[in-house]
Amino acid sequence: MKLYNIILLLIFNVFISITLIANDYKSAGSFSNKDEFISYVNFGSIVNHSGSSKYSDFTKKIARLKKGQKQHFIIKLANSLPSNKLLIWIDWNHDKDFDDKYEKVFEAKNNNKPFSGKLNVPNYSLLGKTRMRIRLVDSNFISQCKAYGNSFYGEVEDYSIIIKNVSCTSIIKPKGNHIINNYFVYALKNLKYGLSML
Ligand SMILES: [Ca+2]
Ligand SMILES: [Ca+2]
Repeated sequence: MKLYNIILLLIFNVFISITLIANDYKSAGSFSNKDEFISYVNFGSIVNHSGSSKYSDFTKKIARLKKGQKQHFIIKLANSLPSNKLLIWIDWNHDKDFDDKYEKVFEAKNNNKPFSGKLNVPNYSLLGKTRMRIRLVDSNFISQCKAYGNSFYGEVEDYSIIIKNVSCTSIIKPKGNHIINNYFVYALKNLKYGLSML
């Protein structure tokens, strides 16, 4: 093979590698999964019992949410310790990271009860499928309480979320003509008014 072709092949391989890296989330996991781990996750339509693992790809399990929705969650641990901490991130802007403002949506230390609360789906979140990452760590290691990399103890589980817009399907018939500048103004159940061009 000519030197020119070899260089082209190398450039192509580098390009493919960079593309693959850019198209996936940075990895996370733990070095030891023998002790504490995430045993149960309930978030919307996700109901998942699981065992111990350093990292689990549960992205085929999907919660379907709407913008503005407040969704309750329950997460249980097994063999937990007082020093355990649970963190949750959601990639609201779908850019394959959890670094943007407000993408860390939950952080709490273990109090020997299931973790629970409500997560708000912000109106600025993008529509479609995105990633939720749940991480259990030992809070004694502060530098490991982040979305990426390996921790000494704990577990990481990734899930998917599909974000939809607020439904506007229930249109109420207008009582009279409401035509403003070539727009037909109609009443909606969830919103005050909608517009359509004549
Ligand atoms: Ca698990
Ligand atoms: Ca992001």
